Amino acid sequence: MWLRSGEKGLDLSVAQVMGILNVTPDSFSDGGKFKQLDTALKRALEMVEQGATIIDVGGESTRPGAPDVSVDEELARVVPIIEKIKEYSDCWISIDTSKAPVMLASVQAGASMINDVCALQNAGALQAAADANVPVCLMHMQGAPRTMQSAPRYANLCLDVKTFLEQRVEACLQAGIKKDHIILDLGFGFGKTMDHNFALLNATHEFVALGYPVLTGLSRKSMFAQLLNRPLSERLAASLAGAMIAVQQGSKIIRVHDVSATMDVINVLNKVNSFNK
Ligand code: 7PM
Repeated sequence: MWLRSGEKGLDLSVAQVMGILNVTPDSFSDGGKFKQLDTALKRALEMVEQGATIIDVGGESTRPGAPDVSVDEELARVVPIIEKIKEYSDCWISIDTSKAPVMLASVQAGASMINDVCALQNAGALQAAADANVPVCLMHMQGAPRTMQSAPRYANLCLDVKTFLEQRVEACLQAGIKKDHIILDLGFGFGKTMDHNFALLNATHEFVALGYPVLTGLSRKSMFAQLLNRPLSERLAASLAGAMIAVQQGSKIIRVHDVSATMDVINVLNKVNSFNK
């Protein structure tokens, strides 16, 4: 199974690692525009060196309560780093945005895929993704970032998430997005209690069975803090356990901060699985 974007293919017969690259001002201590670009580039190349085949560039914080970012501001953050990474690496670049103009400009600048936590529900996003003609990740979120974590409820967790994703797939196909460009994501932490998150992780195989590649984003998330009482800096082991479960259930793209350690998990699993005839 391959994911294709223009001339470039990604081999999904094995799980791939997507490295997270935040280019929001709070993610870099100031030091001027050039310094920030250089720091981000070094981080991206380091993750590629460690085995990431996709770099997820995000200029709009999805953190609950984060300030809204204008299109111009987001473009100013993401386009220069996409161009810079392209100069030094042929890795896939994913653009983490919900804004149609940012999707289009980023793909023009060299991004190979779109990662939209709003699943292309914002104005113009479906059309932009269809026009861009690259793979798109559709993520489930209940509510909006600002309010999603206040007492999320589901009538039937897995069915609700599945129904939402199937409806977004339908909207994508209607808009002219190719079936083999669609990636699904359960949206861990987005309008879900700790138990919702762990129950969904346990049901990953049901989403894999829908027939689209599944992307999993668990890295350092608060579901582990709630379970284990760990600060951000001490969630690696739990994140790796989560990555292992997701990959064992058939998830093909793992979105993480800690690329090297996650590659170890995937390589161990691949070695073990190589003995299955
Ligand atoms: C605060 C809250 C800061 C949440 C950062 C986050 C995903 C994503 C994010 C995911 C896809 C984080 C999240 N999470 N995109 N973007 N899937 N496709 O922890 O799970 O990285 S932002």
